[in-house]
Formats: sequence, structure tokens, C-alpha cells
Amino acid sequence: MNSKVKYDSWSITVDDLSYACDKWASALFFLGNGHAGIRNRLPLSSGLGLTERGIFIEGVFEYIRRGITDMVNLPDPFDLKLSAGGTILTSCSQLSLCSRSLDLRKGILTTVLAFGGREFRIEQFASHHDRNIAGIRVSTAAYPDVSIEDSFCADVANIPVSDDQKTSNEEVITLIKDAAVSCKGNGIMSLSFSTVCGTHSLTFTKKNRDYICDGTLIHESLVSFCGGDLSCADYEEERDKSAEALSSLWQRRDILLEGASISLQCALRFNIFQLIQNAPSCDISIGARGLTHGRYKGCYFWDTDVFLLPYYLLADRSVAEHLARYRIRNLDAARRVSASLNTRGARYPWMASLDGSEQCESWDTGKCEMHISADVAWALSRYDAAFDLAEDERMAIAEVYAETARFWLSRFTYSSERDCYDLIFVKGPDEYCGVTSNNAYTNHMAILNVCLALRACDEGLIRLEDGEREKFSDFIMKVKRPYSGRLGTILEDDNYLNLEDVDLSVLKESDKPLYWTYDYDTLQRLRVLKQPDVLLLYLMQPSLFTVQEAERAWDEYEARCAHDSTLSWPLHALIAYKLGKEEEAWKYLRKSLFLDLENLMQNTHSEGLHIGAMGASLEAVLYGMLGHAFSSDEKTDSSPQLPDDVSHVSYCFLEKGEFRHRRV
Ligand code: IFM
Repeated sequence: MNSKVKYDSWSITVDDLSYACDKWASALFFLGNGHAGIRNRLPLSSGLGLTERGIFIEGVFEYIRRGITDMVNLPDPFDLKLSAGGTILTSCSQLSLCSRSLDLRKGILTTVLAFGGREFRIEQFASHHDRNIAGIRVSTAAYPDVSIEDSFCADVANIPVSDDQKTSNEEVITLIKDAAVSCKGNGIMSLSFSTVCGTHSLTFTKKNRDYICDGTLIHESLVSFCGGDLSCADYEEERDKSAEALSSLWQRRDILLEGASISLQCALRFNIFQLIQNAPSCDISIGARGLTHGRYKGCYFWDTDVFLLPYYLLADRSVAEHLARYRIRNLDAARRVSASLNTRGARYPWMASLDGSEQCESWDTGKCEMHISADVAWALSRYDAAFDLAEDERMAIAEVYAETARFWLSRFTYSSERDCYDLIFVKGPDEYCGVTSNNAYTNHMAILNVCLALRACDEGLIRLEDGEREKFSDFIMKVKRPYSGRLGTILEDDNYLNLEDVDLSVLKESDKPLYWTYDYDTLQRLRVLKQPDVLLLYLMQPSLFTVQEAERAWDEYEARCAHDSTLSWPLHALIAYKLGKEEEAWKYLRKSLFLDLENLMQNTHSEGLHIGAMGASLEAVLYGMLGHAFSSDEKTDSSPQLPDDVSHVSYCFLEKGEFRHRRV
């Protein structure tokens, strides 16, 4: 592989000057602990734009206009001013050396910079022991012409990214107000500030210590994101406690590929590491880019329910609980979304922030991509099946099933002529389908959702309204199930066969998404998919397909898929595993594991890390390669399908809430 990254089994290094200074490296070397996230730009004093720093805290959103929030780009607690040979470092062009290396086992980032004839070594961590703490240490030979200054920078702003992938926004919005620094003596100072509408008032405390040891000038700084008392805190102690906490987490999270190349093993660990770094610490969800970037205004999508939660079900019960409870706690908000659209029950928003309100501003996606409500119900059913939940939590989940079922009944249109329920004006997971009718994925997921409500009622977890049981049963029987005799499998939607048949290999010559070349109006008229749709349905509900139908679905839809969503490669890997297509699975899995590491979609620099795709890649490993059952339709786990160069895989996973070790 002709790579910008040097791989070791537990670390990645970028030491080519131009790559290490690239924005892609700021994303790649992101440090986080689920509570706080730091996009790792270089310390260019006054050379950084207002929006470049990228410090985020879980759940810290602020209004940018009526009803719409953005994840706040917070003040930078480590505003370094490095000078050497009479110059201050303000631009990458001054650097003669820049090497960055991330130790995945310890969560420590080391950057070595040279300019003005001097070399600086910077070490950073976001604590996995105390999630409110992060630290930085800068060291350099103690020549008289070097200095290290470190303060806060509250001169930051947001640049809200449009929901429309093709529209770039230049407008900067300041979301921080009343920033005030106070010095408390002994190197301790604090920065207090609020977000513009007063939604959050925060204090960052910081403790700096400068000293010379054996001819080396050392600057150490610790920050507490909650204004905690750092007077007795010591940099090395905090760093080591964090490394220890992370190392012990790895004992249960590592997936060891015996015999695999170093780069592959490292890429797998990098993906796992990001799911550790972005796992929330409270009942909150994970944004499509986690805490690594403000893309999609930091919002939570179905990515969490379908592509992240299943990973945590096998890896970390407390994170799975946070994700599930975020949805349960936002049932009322989902009721309000539904009422605002004149439907009944609860409709989960396509893009949600902390309070569960709809944040998607585009009509076709926000109003029509509604499968998320059934995805949430599906995810909660997987959560319920994975753990022995208390009765009151099961009842709360049952309420979600019933309310989302009510939404579906009111959103489908009953045709008395055909005695059938149709879903019109809908967008499926394949977002190139335009606004269509009877998207098979959505219809079948809605049926499953209503079945879950009925089952919960049978179990005595919820009481349905009078006559509702009959209505639900009628709905389940009569929902339109698109099928093509000609294709011999489930049909994506009512429109699919009307679309222009095109040769995808002519349209798409590289991994660059088609939407950069063709308008969505063109794409929605072509028989080209953005990401799996019917094939995803096969993953969620395999019993809807015979073996032959699943094979035909693969032949029809995989060949036409442009993989223009980063979720597409890992999902095709997982689906290929389920169909026993090891070679294809492996081809897709390799691509997805290296997606950000090699910037394969060429948007990691501008969008941050693709956390949803990373979750899906780990699903491909655990539920595909290692054979765990993804859906409740799969009665038993299937046998592992290891690539040729991997002799064994060792890992831990949760079964009925208990960790088990397995070597296959
Ligand atoms: O949820 C996805 C969607 O499926 C494709 N576009 C990007 C979204 C966020 O990752």
C-alpha cells in the first residue's frame, strides 16, 4: 500500500511534513474520551482560523437560529505559543520537521516539530481515567532563544455545515460569550464562559507548570473541563492513570488477528480506538462524526442505532445503555416531531441533537427519510434481547414500540380499492432513490416495528388502545411488500424499474462520490444506489428472503451500488459475509477499515472521522467474519470466515451481560 501512514501494531505515525500538516492529520490524530474531544491541529499561535481548533464536549449544543442547534466549537484550553530563534510559530511553512505519532494502547499523541533551528516535543492525552481532564506537555532543549507560552483561546467560532453535502457554507457564527480568565496563583487559572443563548455556562480550569530538568525546558499543563480543582493534580500521574485505564479497557476490546499484516491489525485497532474515544459517558448518543468534527451540526442519526449500538452490545454494556436510554428519554420529543407533522404517536427525527428535536433542514431527507423510527425500535429490541433488563426499562421500551407503531399507522395511506397500505413520499436508505413510494426497507421495518408493539402487548408490557390490536394486525397483513418477479427478489421501491438503466462503471471511475459530478435530480432518475437498501433489509430481517432471493438481491443491487455513503463499504462487507461471499467481504472490509486512515473518500480532512462507518466495520468483523448473529431472525451464530492470512482471532465479547473470551 502506498500510504501516508506508517503502521505499527499499536501506533500510527505520519512523518511526511506535508501530510502531517494537512487537515486530514488533525482529524486522524483526534483525541477524545467520549466526554471531550480535541481535533488535533498544530500549535500555530495566531495562525489558526476561528473555526479550526475543534474542541467539543458531549451534549454541548447551542441555537444558531430558531429551533436549530450546532455542536459548539469550544474555547481552546491549550493555546500554545512556541518561539525559537526569535520567531513565533504561526504557520506550517516555518516547519522543517513535523512528525505525529499516536499510541493507541495508551491514548498518547506525540508531535515533534522543528523550526527556527530548535526542536519541540509535544505530548497530549484526553484522560480515560477522569473524563474531565486533558493534558499537554511540551519539552525542548533549554536554549535561551526558546520559549513556551500557554493560555486559553476563546476567540473561536462555528461554521455550521449545511445538511446538503454539496453546499459549502462560509458563514461563521460565534457561540461563545462572556469569556473571562481569572488567575488563581500557583499556575492555576480558569476560563468561564457561556454559550450565546445561555444554554450552557462552563468553566475550564487549567494548571500550568514550567521547569528545567537536565537541560530540558518542560511545560506541563492540565485542564479540567468542569472547573475541577487541579491544585494537587500532577501531569505525569494523570497521564499514567489515563494510560492505565485505557490499557485495561483494551484487555476486553482488542481483537487480535493472528498472522495478519501489521497495517491490518493496526487499522482494526484504530477503528476500535475511535469507538472508545467517542463512546458517551451519559445517556446521550454519538454523532455521525462523533466528537471529531461539527459535520451535520454534530447530530445523531440512525447510524448510532443500527451501526454503533450492535457493536457496543458485544463490547460495552454501559455504552449500549447510554445509547438506548437516549432514545427512550427522547420519546416525548419524538411525539412532538410526529405531532408537528400531523401524524400520531412518535416519529424519531432524522437528525437529532441533545433534546431529540428534528434538526434536518432539507425537505426531502428530513420529512421523507423516516425509516429511523423503525430503526430505533429495532435497535431497542436488540438491546432488550442482549441483556436482562429490569421490568420498568422493558416497559419504557414497549412504549417506544407502541408510539412508533402508531406513527406508522397514521403515516401509511390505506387504499380501499386495493385493500392495501402504501407508504407514499418516502426516501429509503438509498438516498439516490429520490422521494418515492413503498420503499421496501422502510415498509418491512415498519411492519417489524408494529409486530414489536403487538408482542410487547402480549407480554403485558404495554396496554394498547381499544381496537388498536386489530388495526395493528390488519396493517401487518396488508402493507405493500414490493417484489419483482422479473428480478426474483424484493424490489427497492415502486419506482425502481422505471429508472434509467446505466452502466455504473462508466459513470464512476474512482471512489469520488457521484454527487460531486451529477446533480441529485439526475441521480434519482438513474438505477444507481448510494448505499445498500434491500441488501440492508436482508441483514436486518434475513427471514424475508430465500437463499436464492438473497443471492439475486446481491447480483442486482451490489452491482449498481456507487458506495457514495461511507456506510456502504462496511455494510457490503457484512452482507457478503452473511451470504458466504468471503472474497467480496474481505475486499469491502479492507476498504472500510482504511477509510479514514488513507482518506479514501477524500473528505476526512473536511468532515472528521466517520464514526458510523467505523461501527459498521466492527459489525462486519464481529457479526460477519466472526459469525455472531446480527438479527433476531438468525437463530444461531454461524461459523467464522477468516481471511487466508489470518490463522486465528482472539477477542472478548459480551454474552448475556458477561464477558467471554474466544479464540477461533
Ligand atoms: O445516516 C447517514 C446516511 O445514511 C447517509 N448520509 C450520511 C448520514 C450520516 O452519516
